[in-house]
Amino acid sequence: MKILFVMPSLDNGYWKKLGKKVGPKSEPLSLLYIATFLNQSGHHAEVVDCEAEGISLDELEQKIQFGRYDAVGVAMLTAMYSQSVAVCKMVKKLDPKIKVVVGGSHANLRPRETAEKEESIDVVTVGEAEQTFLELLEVSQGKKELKDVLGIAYRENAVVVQTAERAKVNDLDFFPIPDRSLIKMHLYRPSVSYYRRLPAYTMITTRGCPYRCTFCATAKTGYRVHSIPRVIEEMRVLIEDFGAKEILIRDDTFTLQRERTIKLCEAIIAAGFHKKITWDCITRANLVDKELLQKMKEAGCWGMHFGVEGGTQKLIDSVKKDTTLEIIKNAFTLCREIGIETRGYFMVGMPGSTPEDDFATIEYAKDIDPDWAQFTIATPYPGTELFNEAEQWGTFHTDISDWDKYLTWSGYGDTELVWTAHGRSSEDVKAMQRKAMREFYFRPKVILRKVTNVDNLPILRKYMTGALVLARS
Ligand code: B12
Ligand code: SF4
Repeated sequence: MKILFVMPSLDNGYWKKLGKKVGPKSEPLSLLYIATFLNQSGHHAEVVDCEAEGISLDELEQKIQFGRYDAVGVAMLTAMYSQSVAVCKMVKKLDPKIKVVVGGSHANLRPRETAEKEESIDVVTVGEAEQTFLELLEVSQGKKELKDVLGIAYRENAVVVQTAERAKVNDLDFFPIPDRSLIKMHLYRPSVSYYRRLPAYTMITTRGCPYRCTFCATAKTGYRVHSIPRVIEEMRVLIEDFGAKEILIRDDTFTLQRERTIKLCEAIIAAGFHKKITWDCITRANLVDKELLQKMKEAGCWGMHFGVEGGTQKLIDSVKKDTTLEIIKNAFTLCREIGIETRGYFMVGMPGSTPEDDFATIEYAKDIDPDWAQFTIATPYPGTELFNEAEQWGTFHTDISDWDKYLTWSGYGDTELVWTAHGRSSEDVKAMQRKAMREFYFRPKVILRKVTNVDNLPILRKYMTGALVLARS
């Protein structure tokens, strides 16, 4: 059967406001995983990325009209809800016979509501959708009944049916390497401060995270890994077939299994990739130590991203981060000693926070002094513990299900915040985000460090763009 997977435009105003030059264009790995799996099972799946390819809804309509697809799969993160629904409506209006399926973080977290509200959607998938989508195609071919497909929600006679959860696939290697020839790879580049060299492409080596942070959409999801030979093979594809000079490893907690990480680094060195690429990864501060970081650096790791969240123990505990300020500081110090750049993720307006707490977060950020700091606005995303307890910790200012407003960079936009902690106003928290970014970056020490770090023209250009964006804000 012929299927088109669509990544709708991510543009909900924020990047437009900051300037397209700094925004990320990141390969739609989730869609590639499913499309590749279907193609290997004898179907014909294509992927279109409206954001990266700059495709409007009208142009997408034309593509679907001429493409004669049997099914269209549409990605749905919370903050792209309206864009996803607009695509679904367009497809159904064009040809009601085309099966419309949505999936992704928001669909996983609000399946019943999504199936109930949006008549243009035939099926909502819940969880990993490779096998689920294959079975949905079998339903279309008359080989299976919808009610027997695990991990979906759909309407039947105006009543929403949700089938039992689909068990997660333990051996991640069961899923083939995402076929990147399905997308226009030359269009992808990370946000300005997220790379050292281009082309820089994304991959994942694990799925899930066992930790319990209350604000996180992937908290307490089973942790599974790709085998080391498989990771090496995918890196080889990125290097040899697509000319990658850098790889962004976007696992939630890359170093969770210390021994695996060391073995992977050794395999990268044995393959000689440490001489061909640099790479970065995301992990937790309590999951690194000196020996591990040294091995990672040797294998080409140039950057580590750590979620810090808040600058007082009270704030960190309020979101169940399960670590301490000392452990976090130690991780940043070790990285600097070893020569790995760091990025700290902080939040303002956290549950239980006062403006003074946010000032303390800004001071703590300056104290641990990552090379890059990101201050987002604490937002209770659906499906998270924080969302379930949001009214205990604060107040919603918009309709709770106005999903497009669930943005974490609203300090730079015109919209009111969807939620603020008790005692905080939208304006106060938005101003705090801008203050935090300015105070962190416009310090002589930081400017000097950035300037002395410049070893080529593109890096200088990207720093200048970032500085202009901050100054304009
Ligand atoms: C890379 C990434 C991005 C990239 C690219 C996204 C892209 N083009 O795919 C960029 C940088 C653009 C991005 C942006 C944002 N992101 Co993001 N991102 C990720 C990240 C790290 C990896 C996603 C990934 O590829 N996973 C690997 C694949 C294999 O897993 P998967 O996505 O779950 O896909 C499986 C299923 O969900 C399902 N599925 C997924 N999509 C679809 C589509 C269809 C049609 C079907 C049937 C099934 C299906 O099947 C897939 C295969 O099994 C995740 C964290 C994570 N661990 O997933 C966060 C994550 C998805 N992002 C998140 C957030 C909050 C954001 C931002 C709001 C951040 C911000 N501050 O602005 C923006 C949203 C932009 C917008 N307007 O919507 C949240 C989502 C929360 C939510 N409820 O939506 C996550 C889960 C992080 C977290 N832990 O909270 N993100
Ligand atoms: S924030 Fe990071 S450590 Fe916490 S649950 Fe999410 S992915 Fe895991």
